Parts: sequence; C-alpha cells; structure tokens
Amino acid sequence: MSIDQSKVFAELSLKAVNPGAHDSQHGWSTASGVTFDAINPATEERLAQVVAATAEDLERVTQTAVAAHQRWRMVPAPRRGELVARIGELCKQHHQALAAIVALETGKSLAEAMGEVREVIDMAILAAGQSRMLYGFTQQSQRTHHRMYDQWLPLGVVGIISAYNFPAAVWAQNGFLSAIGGNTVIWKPSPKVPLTALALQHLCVIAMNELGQEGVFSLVIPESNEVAEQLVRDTRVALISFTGSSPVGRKVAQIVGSTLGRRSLLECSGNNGCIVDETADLELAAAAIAFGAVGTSGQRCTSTRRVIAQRSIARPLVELLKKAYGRIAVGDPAVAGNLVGPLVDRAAAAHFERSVAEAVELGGQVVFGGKRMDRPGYFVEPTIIVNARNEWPCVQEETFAPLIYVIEYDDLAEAIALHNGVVQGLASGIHSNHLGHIELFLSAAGSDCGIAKVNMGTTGADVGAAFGGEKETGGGRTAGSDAWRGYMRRQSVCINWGKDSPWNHLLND
Ligand code: UN1
Repeated sequence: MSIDQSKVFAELSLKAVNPGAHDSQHGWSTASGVTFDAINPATEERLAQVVAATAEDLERVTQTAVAAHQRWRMVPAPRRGELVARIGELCKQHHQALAAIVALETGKSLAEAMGEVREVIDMAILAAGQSRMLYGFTQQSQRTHHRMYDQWLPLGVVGIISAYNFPAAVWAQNGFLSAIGGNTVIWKPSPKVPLTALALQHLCVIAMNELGQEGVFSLVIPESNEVAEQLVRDTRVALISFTGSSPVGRKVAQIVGSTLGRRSLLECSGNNGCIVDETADLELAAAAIAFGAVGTSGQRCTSTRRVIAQRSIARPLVELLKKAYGRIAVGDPAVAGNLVGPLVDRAAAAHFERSVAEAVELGGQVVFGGKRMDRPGYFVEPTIIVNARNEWPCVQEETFAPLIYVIEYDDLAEAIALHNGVVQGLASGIHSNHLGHIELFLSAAGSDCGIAKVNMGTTGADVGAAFGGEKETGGGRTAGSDAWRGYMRRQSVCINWGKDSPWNHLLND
C-alpha cells in the first residue's frame, strides 16, 4: 500500500495552494494572501500550502453562521440528520482518499487513518439516528389540568477547535451532534493538519448544496492563535468545543465563562494510567498496553502513559512489553505493515527527548528505546522507562509521544491512589481477573476518570459511549450516550390546559 498523492488531492479537491476559509455565503477565501505549509511529518516535506484565514474571514464566516442558524433551527431534527447522513455517505465514498490525507499530514499509519475515517462515518450514522431521538422527559405536574415536559432546543452557533492528532474524528463527534441539534458550525482545526479539514469541508459543501442546507458547516484555518481567540471571545458563538492541552483549555474556559450563558465543552489533556494486578493475564495486558501506548505514536489524549504494576508481576510484564515493542515496525505510515509513524513535528520530538532525559536524571531506567531516530521525519523510538515515580514532573505531565513509565505498587489501594494522583482524568484501565479488584477500581473509591476500561488498553473509545474526562481534562462529553444534550439547551415547559389560575377570584364577579 502506498499513497498516490496527486490522485488523492484531485479526488478531494485539494490543490498545491488552498484557501483557508469557507462559508456558504462568501465561498472560499484567499483574502490574506499569506500562506503557510502543510508538512508531511514522515519526510519533513511540504504537502501543500494554505492561505491563512484572517480576522475578516472569521467575521464573514460568523455572520453567515449566525444568519444560517435562523433558518436551520426550524428545520425538523430528522431532516437535519439527513444532512449529516449524507456527509457520512460521502466520507464512506472517499474513505481511502480521506484516510490517505489523514496519514500524510498526521503521520499516523494508514490502517489507523482508515479507522479514524471509519469513526467519522460511524458518528454520522449515530448522529443521524439520534436526530430522531432528542428526547425530553415528561413530568407529573402537581397542578390540576397542567402538563409538564422538557424539550431540547438549539444553542445557536457552535465553534469547534480541534487538535492535530484526530483531524477528522473530533470534528465529526462535535460537528454532527451540533448540526442535528439545530446549531450551525464554525470549525477551526489545527493549522498543523489543514488538509483533512479542507477535504471534509469540500464534502460538506457537496452535501449542503444537494440538500439545500447551505450555511450549516463552515471552516476557518488561521495560522495564528489570535483569530482562534476571536472565535472564543465572540458572544455570537454560544458554545466553544475545545480539544487540546489543559493550559489552553483553561484559557478558553475563562474567556467563555466571563460571559454568562455561553458554554465551553472541554476535552483536554489526559495522563492515562493502567493498573496491572497480580491476577492479570500478562500477555493480554502487555499487548493492550503496547497498543495503547505506542499506537498513533502515543499522540492520543487517551494514550497509555503510566503502567502501575503490582511488584510481583512487574518484571515479567516488562519483559513481555519489551518483546511486543521489539516487534513494532516504526516507519513511513503509508507503507503497509508499519504500525507506528512519526511524531507530528520537531517540537513534539524535542518534548519527548526532554521527558526521557528528565526521567533518567531522576533515576528512571530506559529498558526500551529512548531516542529520536536518525532518519528524516520526526520519528522517535517507542520507549519504556522503569523505576519511575508518580510524583516526578515528567510523569505528572502529558508528553504526547510513545513513552510509558512503569511504577510499581504493593496493594491495590496504593495503586488506585497512584493512578488518581495526577491532575488529569481522561481514560483509565485495570488488567485483572479478580472481581473484587475490578469492582473496587470501578467504584466510587476507584478510578476518577471519565473513561474506565477493564482488560483493555486506555485508547480506542467506542463512538457509542460518551467521550471525555474529569479534573483538568475539562469535564466535557461528546460522541455517544446522551452527549448530544451538551449541544442543546433544555427548556422546562408547563402548559395549563384548564380554566384555573391562582388568582382567578380577582375576576370572578
Ligand atoms: C483524542 O485523542 O483527542 O479513544 C480523542 C480514542 C480516540 C481519542 C480521540 N477516539 O483513543
């Protein structure tokens, strides 16, 4: 398997130089004339250029989204679902080409990129079905001849700010739920991965035109953060869904929170731990940890970063991990068989090197990998560091790289305390065959994360579940379960269908 870039570009309407903003009213914009490069992290070569969106571009896009919402909110929800379903069909039709773009600009393997586009298609199916099920509860009124229920109404314009690691799936999770909820969408992707966003917007344009639903999906790709901040500050934007680091998420929450009534939905850093107890199937655990830690080059917010291993099995577990890691092919993501590609850019590779150096300085021992690879592209070795301590600063922070720290424990209460002893709270896991251990991990005294997995890696959330985490991960939820409610406002309705009112007597002659 290899990628024919010019064929893929032609299929997805991508060019050597691409406009950086689109809305249905004004079309594609190249107003700024200032370009930036989309880079292939596997080769460090330029894939294409994008004309950076400006503040004026965003203003035009916002005006269109505000105006389009006036009409879109009154479109019956199942009709809204049809637009999302059509976008899903188009993604299915162009599945391979979209995956090729995802692989080229993120550096994730083609197989993983296929999986990410599959997630977009699955989200479209889920959201289209959900559009017929925006259920509110009915309540029993204490008043005679009164009916009560709650209903869910659109918020308005939703701004989606997404990270580089999932250039398609995160938009789909947020954008499709926003759209079925009657909101219009402004997407600001990471400028590190503009081509996937452009390709998806081209498909959205086809679907919107076909169904006569222009203005629902729009795109701005500025290079600088100032334009993104303008989106976050704009009081015409009812909800900002932000996926990225906790420090930036905190800033987003502060800005949005300074105007009451606006909302932020945050999906920020994770520092995901996996407990392996003395009853665990160690081969299953090692395979799951390898996938969770090294898949996507450790650049998922759900990637396994800390392995909390019972002392008696820590050594054999590490031996199995080394065996598994030794069989992981790292290389050009476009080549079949390579499981792991590069990190996204030079800064990410430097962060990896700094974290390894810090752990070694503090007494950690590298038992596998540890180095940046001597080849073009931002490749680093999948890395295992043992004798780590939870309180080390490098262990406490999220290093977006295929790097795990192994921390040993004696009893499960200690393991859970270590597990929860970080500021982040996204994904978590336990490998065990002891029912009591598993249930304690899942109890109120157990994992404090938004996602808890048993005998699985920490990555690979199913779209049917609500996705997100607690603590500094930000508390937002997207994707399945009842996450759609986060994109709508609840209205409690009470109807008097009788003839009585508390002060009826005032008018009774
Ligand atoms: C992210 O990494 O920002 O569950 C979100 C998973 C992926 C995570 C996507 N769906 O591993």
